[in-house]
Amino acid sequence: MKFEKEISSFLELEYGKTPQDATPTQLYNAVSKAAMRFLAPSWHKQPGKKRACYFSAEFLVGRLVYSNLMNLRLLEKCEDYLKQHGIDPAVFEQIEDDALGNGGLGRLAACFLDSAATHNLPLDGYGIRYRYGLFKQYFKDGFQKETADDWLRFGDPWSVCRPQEKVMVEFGDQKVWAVPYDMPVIGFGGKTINTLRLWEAQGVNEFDFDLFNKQQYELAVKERDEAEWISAVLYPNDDTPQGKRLRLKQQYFFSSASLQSILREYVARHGEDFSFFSQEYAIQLNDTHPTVSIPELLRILMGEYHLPFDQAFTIVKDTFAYTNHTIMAEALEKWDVNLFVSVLPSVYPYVVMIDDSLKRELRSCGILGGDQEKYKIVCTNMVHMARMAIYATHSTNGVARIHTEILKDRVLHEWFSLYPDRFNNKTNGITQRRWLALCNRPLADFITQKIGDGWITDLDQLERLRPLADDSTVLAQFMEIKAEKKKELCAYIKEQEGVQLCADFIFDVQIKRLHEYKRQLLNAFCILDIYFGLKDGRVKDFYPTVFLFGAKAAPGYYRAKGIIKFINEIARLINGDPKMKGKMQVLFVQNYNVSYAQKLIPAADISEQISTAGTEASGTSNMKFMLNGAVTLGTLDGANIEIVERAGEENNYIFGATVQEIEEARDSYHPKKLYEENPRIKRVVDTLIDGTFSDGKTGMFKELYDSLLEGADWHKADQYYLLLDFIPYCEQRLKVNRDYADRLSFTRKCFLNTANAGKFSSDRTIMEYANEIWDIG
Ligand code: B1H
Repeated sequence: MKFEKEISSFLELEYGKTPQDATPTQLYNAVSKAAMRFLAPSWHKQPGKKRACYFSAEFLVGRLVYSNLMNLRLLEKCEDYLKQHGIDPAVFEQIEDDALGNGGLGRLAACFLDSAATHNLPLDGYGIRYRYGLFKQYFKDGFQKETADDWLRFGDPWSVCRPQEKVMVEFGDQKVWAVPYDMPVIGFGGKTINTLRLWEAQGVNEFDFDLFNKQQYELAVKERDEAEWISAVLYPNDDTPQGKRLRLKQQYFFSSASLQSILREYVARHGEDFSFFSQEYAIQLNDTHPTVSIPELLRILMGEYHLPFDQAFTIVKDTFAYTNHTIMAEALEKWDVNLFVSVLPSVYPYVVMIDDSLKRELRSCGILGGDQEKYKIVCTNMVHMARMAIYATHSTNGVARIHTEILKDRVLHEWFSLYPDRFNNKTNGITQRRWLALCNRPLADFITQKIGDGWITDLDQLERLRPLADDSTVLAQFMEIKAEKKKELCAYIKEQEGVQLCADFIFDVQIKRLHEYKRQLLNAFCILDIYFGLKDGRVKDFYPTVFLFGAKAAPGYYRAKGIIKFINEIARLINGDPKMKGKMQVLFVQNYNVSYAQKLIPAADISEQISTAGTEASGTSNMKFMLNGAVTLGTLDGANIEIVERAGEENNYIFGATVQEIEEARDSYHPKKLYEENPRIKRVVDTLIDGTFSDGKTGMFKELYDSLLEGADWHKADQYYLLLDFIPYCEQRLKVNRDYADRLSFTRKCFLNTANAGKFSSDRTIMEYANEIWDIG
């Protein structure tokens, strides 16, 4: 049946509706289901080919309907269909994102799936089907509030439940079913369709009839409720894992279920001869969250199939590879041994076996006694997951060049000395399908007009734009597209936030999770400094600017919430000051997510990437901004380094201490001295305590003030060097502002960022994984 017919017939059958009187949710389900029918014949695994499996606690896929239709080449058909029935094709913007991830790590997983399917690489994702994704955020009196993300209320037409493929997962105190929901991962052009398999936890018995008959209703459903808890909510901490029992259960739940389903497939082909296993499967561990898969595979091979340790461990090592995403000490996962044993009593012995094997290997390398401490997997009553992930795999990679170097030189230096060949870099990337073709159609069309549409699957072709960088008509068109996207964003923000922004201002944007190391507070201080400078005449000829923020703070991250409140207070002061009219506006948008990013990024002139050098492993929004023609105002951190290496330092704005300079400053750093000696620093920092702003008597602002000048029990003063980088940042920001006034030469910089963004396609990244780690190229 024709796609359009399929939509109408679904509406009629399921809802008894015509397109005109269907609700957006009904239309969404009908369109999606029609597309599912359309793709079904191509959704199968190519036999006899090695497959890679991406194990990840998070897949931040965002809104699927438009991207899936685009990749199936059905988007225009769908839009025509809607228009014919008098419906705005933007109707699906009411459908919320699938937000089954926190930030960069989960979004990277989603980009990888898109890239692999597009390039016909057999890569499947395995994770958790959280009942509630990342919380929704709104502001009340400038404070962040959270509500549950009930994403399934729109239905889930892109998943197929496969109850016949459920598996049992056993904990020390509980047994549950893991039921798979498969989502098609549609490559561009629709030829290859891979699978994202997400597991839902269900009770083994619906309810206990005996208890029910004894009228003990609550007890009767207790077992089921406790099972469902496991896949109920995504932990909302980006970068700081919580050592909680339920979190460990989640990790084991999807690790064990995924391995069981892979082994079931394998055994159906080869019986119990596991000698081909690592030739047929590669498993990538997305950070340490799925690392319990390592002892679990060992347990299955040894405990259930009776392989000897050495043979089983070789299979494990050859199969698994590990990606590290952060060097922040607090993010390196450790589990209390007692907790681990009580949740996973049958897995723990295999952790000990791995640790014993490690000790034998250390001994054979001449590492003895106390020198073994820093390697031990079980150490001071903790299970160190990163150590296990490095020791029991054949590959450990970082996510940007500098990040990998820091891992090798510092954080994991002892491991690098032992296994130098295991370490490798895979600089992150982003999919240009979502982050250009879909989110910025005017720019996509413009590029296609100039160089053809090959860039959609081969982003290096953007290089062919370079010769056009000196053509002023081309630049004028480029500028016009940015202006158009700014207007669109203003209309959207007016609707969402009730704030009217000026579309002809500079758009300066910082969007990412809220974290001290990302330094949104530094951005805020700098805005205040410009504000004061404008008021006292120190800052002249300032090109009017909109300063935009978008960020969620982990609900338990008190300081991050204080920073949100502070920025909202700054926005209130500045936006309410009549003298600032026509000069600057500040806005913190609510509920920043993937779909919001798709609107903000194409409208940005300036991409704020200002983390303390050495703290942001890579960053990926930096790449999205670059691709959409914004200049980077940033530090030499993460992938920023590779971005300016490609696009040219002269086309970007780099400032601040380098990793080495931070290192050298560390011991003698005295933020209070900077504060006392520099009146500009003092003035902005003092706004935290001098009554300029109110934190509603929470003490939040005073706590921020102390964190900068006094430190706390667990860290020294200003641990992220805001005051060190403050003046260089302000100066560079004013320089971008001055440069912007020369519209043509500034647009040239933006244009050259787009033209040089080829390297940052996740197509490149995924091919490196495929060739250099998985051997599926
Ligand atoms: C990144 C995380 C992360 N690094 C723990 N680490 C989490 C750690 O729920 N948890 O416990 C969740 C997330 N996320 C990010 O990964 C880095 O900060 C970015 O710099 C990087 O671009 C991204 C993808 O590699």
